[in-house]
Amino acid sequence: MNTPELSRFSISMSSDLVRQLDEMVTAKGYGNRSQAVADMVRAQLVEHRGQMGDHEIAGTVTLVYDHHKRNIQALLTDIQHEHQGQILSTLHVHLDHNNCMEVLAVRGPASAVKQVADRLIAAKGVKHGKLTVTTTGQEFGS
Ligand code: NI
Repeated sequence: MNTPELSRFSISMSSDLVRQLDEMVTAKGYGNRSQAVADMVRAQLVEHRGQMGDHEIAGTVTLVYDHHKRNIQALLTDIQHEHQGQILSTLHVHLDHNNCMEVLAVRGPASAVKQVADRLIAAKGVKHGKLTVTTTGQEFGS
């Protein structure tokens, strides 16, 4: 594993904000402020790049639905087959007698991933759906 080159720069912010940052650094168990700020920067970069249509992203789509609703499972399966290029894997959990949760691992250009997520979440019968975007990991090195 190669060690990334570090750059040092100073940030000015209010003392109150620094105090709250330090409280969070301690509460979350970071070794220092720099680690916490680097995580925040990476999180913002993931979110920013998730808005860029051709940028390669990974993520999960979580869906909750009542499997007794007419045609819902056939509809969700049809959509998944039409977007098999973006769907890597699917996990199905029977939450209770009526409700199912599906978690789909997705990857591809941001626009294509969002399109399949939107179609699944908007499908009639889905009670709640959410796309969580993450990085493919390649852009942040080691
Ligand atoms: Ni089920």
